[in-house]
Amino acid sequence: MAYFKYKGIPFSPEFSSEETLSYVENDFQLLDDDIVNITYPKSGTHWMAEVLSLIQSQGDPSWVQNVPLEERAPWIELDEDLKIALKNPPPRLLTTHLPFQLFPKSFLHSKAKVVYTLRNPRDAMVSRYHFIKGFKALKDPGTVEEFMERFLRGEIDYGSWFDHVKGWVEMKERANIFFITYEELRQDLRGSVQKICHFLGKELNSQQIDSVVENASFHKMKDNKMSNRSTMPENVFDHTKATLMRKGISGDWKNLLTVAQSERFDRVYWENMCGVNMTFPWE
Ligand code: PPS
Repeated sequence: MAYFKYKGIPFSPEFSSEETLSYVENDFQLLDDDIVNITYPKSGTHWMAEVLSLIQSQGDPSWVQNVPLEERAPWIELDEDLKIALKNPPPRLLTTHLPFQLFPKSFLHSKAKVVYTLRNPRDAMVSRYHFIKGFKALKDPGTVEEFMERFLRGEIDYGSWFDHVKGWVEMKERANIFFITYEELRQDLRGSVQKICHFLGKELNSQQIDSVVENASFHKMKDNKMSNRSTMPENVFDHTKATLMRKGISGDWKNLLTVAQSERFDRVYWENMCGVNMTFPWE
């Protein structure tokens, strides 16, 4: 299925519409106690949604065990999830892959807190390359080479990784945005949870933090039907071809890209990222 473009950014018509995107950009009202989980796709969205859900429930796992992740932390740009977001009572958890320029304008006058999670774009690309194979409506990713070129040109839903990151990084001086990486979560989940709690102004005791860390682990999430997307209907997703909870590691790109492909990726990376006023663990 072909993408459609909204203000130059490609989206899948299966999940989003121009009407929803325009509503979200112009009319969606962020509330001061909203917490928004923002990522470029395959950067740890579900992981952060689980961490934030568990922080919200003060470490009690019953919410993540009984309510689907997309109901706890709906994606505002998706037609079906937006309806849930609008019905959920405050304080809301919201999720989005939107680039900054399409994010609700109401953000500029709001105290809503944003957690922006980044991941090495090579790993985000490889994760997506595998995951797309499961979606019946999405374009087949083709060869690794072909997919990488589309990724580097931003000809993929939600557009360019580089533009997404640069757009959000420009907001970094705002007190209500917190940046974290997938790599930091992998390296020190407990320390990361403590930092996120501090940013959100939520005081969890040591046992509650232990429970967040335990229940947001890769293995717990992989086994949790409410978080692992195994309930996506067969007509939408072929579960024999792909899975959300695939490997959950950093550096898997080294198993897929050739040396030449990796060098090409580096060149495009630095053409786009030199001058960006933030450093990342993969640089
Ligand atoms: S999506 O579809 O864009 O919302 O996907 P997203 O959730 O951003 O990314 C999916 C990748 O995140 C990995 N993941 C985790 N890694 C470590 N620990 C935990 N708890 C965890 N939860 C999800 C998931 O395995 C996907 O990465 P890959 O590299 O494909 O395994």
